[in-house]
Amino acid sequence: MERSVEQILRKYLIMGSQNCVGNPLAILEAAAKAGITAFQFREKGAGSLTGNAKLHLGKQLRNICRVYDIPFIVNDDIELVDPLEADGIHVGQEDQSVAELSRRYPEKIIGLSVSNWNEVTNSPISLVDYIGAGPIFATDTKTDAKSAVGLDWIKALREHFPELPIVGIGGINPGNSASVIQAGADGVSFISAVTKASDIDGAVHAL
Ligand code: TZP
Ligand code: MG
Repeated sequence: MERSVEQILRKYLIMGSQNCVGNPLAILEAAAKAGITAFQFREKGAGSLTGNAKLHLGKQLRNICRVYDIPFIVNDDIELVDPLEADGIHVGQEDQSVAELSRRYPEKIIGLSVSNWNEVTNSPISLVDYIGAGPIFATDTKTDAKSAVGLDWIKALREHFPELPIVGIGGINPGNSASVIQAGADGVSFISAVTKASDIDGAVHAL
């Protein structure tokens, strides 16, 4: 049966090699076995790979997603969409325009990050398949992240867009994940809750 975007968003792991102390392939495989519902390749920031090394890692991660039947979404890097045969692309406010992406990739999942009403008002929300809302809680993972917006941001978006698939991001862990869903999100996305977990299986189950 075809999965809905809401189902895909439920447990959405985001990761690049810069987020991993151990082997990214082993981390993704453990998370896949444990039941993540989507994966975003976000190879970006201090310590990240570039060029061929980035492409090579992306291909290996992509293959794991195929084996476990998990949608593979690339962050920002539009030039990786075709070589990695991505199922979708996630962009921020300063990235590739959503209008352009949806023209070029009408069949792919398109996600957009929104942190405040100004960004919502200036975005073609009707062209995206989901929005990433956050940072909900404080995070050390993204050094240039905006300040935490809290659960009220999810509640406000849900009130305004009753049907739009929404995933929370930023500082989400097994202890606060339920509150994000409770506030109206369809799912949670997370980096360190899995990449820094001593027990990945336990973390994914609890998220
Ligand atoms: N965008 C907003 S917060 C964030 C991104 C990519 C980082 C989320 O990482 P963590 O470790 O789940 O807080
Ligand atoms: Mg971006």
